[in-house]
Amino acid sequence: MNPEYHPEHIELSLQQAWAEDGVYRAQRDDTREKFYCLAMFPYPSGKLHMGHVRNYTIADVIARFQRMMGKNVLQPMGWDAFGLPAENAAIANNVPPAHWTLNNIEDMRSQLRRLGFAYDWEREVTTCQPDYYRWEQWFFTRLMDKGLAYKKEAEVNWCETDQTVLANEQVVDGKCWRCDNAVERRAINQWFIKITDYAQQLLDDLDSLDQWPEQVVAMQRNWIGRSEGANIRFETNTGDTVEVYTTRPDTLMGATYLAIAPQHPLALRAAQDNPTLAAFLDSQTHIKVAEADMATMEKEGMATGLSVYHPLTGDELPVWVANFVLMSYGSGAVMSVPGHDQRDWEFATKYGLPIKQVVSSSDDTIDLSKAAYTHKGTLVNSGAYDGLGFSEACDAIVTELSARGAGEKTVNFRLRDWGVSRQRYWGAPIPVINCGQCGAVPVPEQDLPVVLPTDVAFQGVGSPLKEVAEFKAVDCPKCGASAERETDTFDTFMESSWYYARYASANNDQAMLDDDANYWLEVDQYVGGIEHAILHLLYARFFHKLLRDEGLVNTNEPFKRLLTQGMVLKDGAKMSKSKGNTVDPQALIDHYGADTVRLFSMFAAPPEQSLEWSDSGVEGANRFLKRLWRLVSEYKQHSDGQATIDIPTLESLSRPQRDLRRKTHETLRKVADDYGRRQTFNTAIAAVMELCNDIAKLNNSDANDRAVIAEALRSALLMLNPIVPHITQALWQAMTGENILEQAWPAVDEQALVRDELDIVVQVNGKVRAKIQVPADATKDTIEATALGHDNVQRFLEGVTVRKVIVVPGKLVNVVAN
Ligand code: OVB
Repeated sequence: MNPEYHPEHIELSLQQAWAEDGVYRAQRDDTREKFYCLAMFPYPSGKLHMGHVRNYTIADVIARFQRMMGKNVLQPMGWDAFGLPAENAAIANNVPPAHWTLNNIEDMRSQLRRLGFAYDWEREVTTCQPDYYRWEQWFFTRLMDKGLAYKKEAEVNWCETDQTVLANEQVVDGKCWRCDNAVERRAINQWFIKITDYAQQLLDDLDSLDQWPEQVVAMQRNWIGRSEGANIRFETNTGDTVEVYTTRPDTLMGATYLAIAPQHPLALRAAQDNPTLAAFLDSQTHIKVAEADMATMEKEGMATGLSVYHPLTGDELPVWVANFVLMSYGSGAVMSVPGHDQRDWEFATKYGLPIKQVVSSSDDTIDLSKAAYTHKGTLVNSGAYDGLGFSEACDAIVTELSARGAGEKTVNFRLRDWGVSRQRYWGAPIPVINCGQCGAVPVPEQDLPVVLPTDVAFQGVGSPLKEVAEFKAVDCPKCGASAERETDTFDTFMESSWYYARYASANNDQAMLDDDANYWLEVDQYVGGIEHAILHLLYARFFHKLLRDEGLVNTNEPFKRLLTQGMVLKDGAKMSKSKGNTVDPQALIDHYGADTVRLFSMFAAPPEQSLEWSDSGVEGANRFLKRLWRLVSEYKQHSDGQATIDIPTLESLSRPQRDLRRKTHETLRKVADDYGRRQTFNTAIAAVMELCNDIAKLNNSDANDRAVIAEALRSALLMLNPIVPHITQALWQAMTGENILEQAWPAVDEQALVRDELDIVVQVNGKVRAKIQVPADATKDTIEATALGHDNVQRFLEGVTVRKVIVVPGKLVNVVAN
């Protein structure tokens, strides 16, 4: 073998051989346990960045390790190919989105191959191709039939820059999650999917996700936001009824006014003969405030002149229009309890509305002139309910309301239905025909897919689809009258909500999914960025339940175990082109080879933590691989070409030989645990590096040395194979003449782990003064005698008297002397 490590010589030829032999092709095999390992598929945005490299290396290590553990592994890859960036690039570079996207896919696919990831490329899915999105369209028409997809006019978040609607979840601090510009509100006709029908299930099933990070489960729980409370109805002085939802029915006796949204029908009616109010409502409907800013913005309001009667006391309470009440949330009306709700308090303080205390506390001092008291406590000023605690008060008040027909206990969710339409070109067409007679008609199955025209003239930011007459003109499938095709497209989260399932049946052109999906699902390991903790994961969980209820899968959840990786940073900051602090993985691959890049990515930090970029870290990773190469090459020079090893019996081994064997097997055990249970790949690498140090320390002078060195080296190669598959395959080939991909994870030899001598620390007055080796079965007396006899211990005992010797067997001896 070549005594020097030249990654470019080995990596490309191995990658070619892997591809030719189809070694990572996955097939059903009912005799073996399956393992489905998946990393979040990329947006084909140009080239791979370090975040991708890290993500795909983590998943690849897990997949390769599970393969060595004997599992039947599926690891697929594909492209989340629709979305805004392609449109933006189209505008900037005057290249059609499809062209730009497919080019990027070509480039990124070859980069993934160059990194040596063990993918089954025969299952590649590309979401912008009709053979993929046709099934999404078909499934949507099924949801329409079931009433789970519906259209409604709704106020939405509008990004003026991207000319599109954003889901609430895509608005971060009032700004567009992609372009960071301020978001406005607008009313538009939208398609929604009823995720709220599944809110309780999505919440309940979180309990089954015991292999998800707790933090992600908590984020999902908060997002769903289940609360228990009451619906309460107030009669108005004009004979209407207004319903409100509250989580604090215990504070009902403290309600001093009712607040309604500017779009509330009562407000609109009151404005008809009140021009000042009409002007105020008008000013509010055009105001550009994102939902996220509602809590913190300046409160504005106006009295409507209407009043309602308190359902228990009959007192007359004024009705105000308030800008912080959203029509799209709940009923668009809230009962205001300024004594015990901070938002209501701010509004009441600003407009001089009464503030009434109805909850007291024994330990807190309450000063309602400073702020609302929002904790739970004992009721006061509440008539018959005085003295009751939170739950008794809620129960008693709700019971009374029910008796009067004025309310009942209810459960409420923060989760809203998922708005899936986008006024964009580069997305899957929504398979609907809008007919003047029949309304929104689903495209019949035999007419699917509705293919997105790719030869469009692409100019402004708006969707060119809306201008393509041939696309729009269509006859109604129901009545035959001429109608118009829907030109909105789906949110790209639609495609990413079911791709994991499609990989299992990727080549079926007759059905969305088939029996193979039930063989491979659920995904045993999912790996991706923490930025997808809420939206993508919730939508995919939801979609999985929709697929289940359509009879397409037989599991409840899509992802059994989840690993959320941390960010890749440089100089403590997120890498970004605008900051100019990026590192191009391709340059590193060209310079050091794929294995060095993979090793660095895995060694620099545990996967869930952020990874700080370091040039010296990359150098260090490369140095280690050169060293590994040298170790094997030196071993080869001494091994007389012998390919097999016979491990000599324990008795015939010297102490250093036994120590190396023990180290080998301890490392095997630790690394399997690091890969499998702990998923700390950095500590696994550190352990193998230590083993390599020990290998180098052993003299290679007799046959026994060679045998234990061979065992240690082979183990090191097997352990490193998931991380650095090329160099380890080449070295394994050189050492054994065999293919490492056919090797199983080595069994730990329990015999080799047995220690016949133990290391014991000797302290004098609490300070470590020596380390001694004693036989594993030594008595306390023997240990004490050996400790006291040690030269250095003797030195510290000169001129003092030993008062006490404490022996902790197997660990330490402490000598107390003065
Ligand atoms: C990368 C993960 C991501 C996902 C595909 C990113 C982790 C965060 C980014 C950025 C730019 C850099 C350098 C480093 O979470 N198609 C969707 C998607 O997210 C997934 C589906 C399932 C919804 C960086 C970083 C620069 C996966 F580009 F030059 F600026 N992160 N860490 N570092 N696609 O393509 O350099 O965005 O798991 O891999 O990511 S994706």
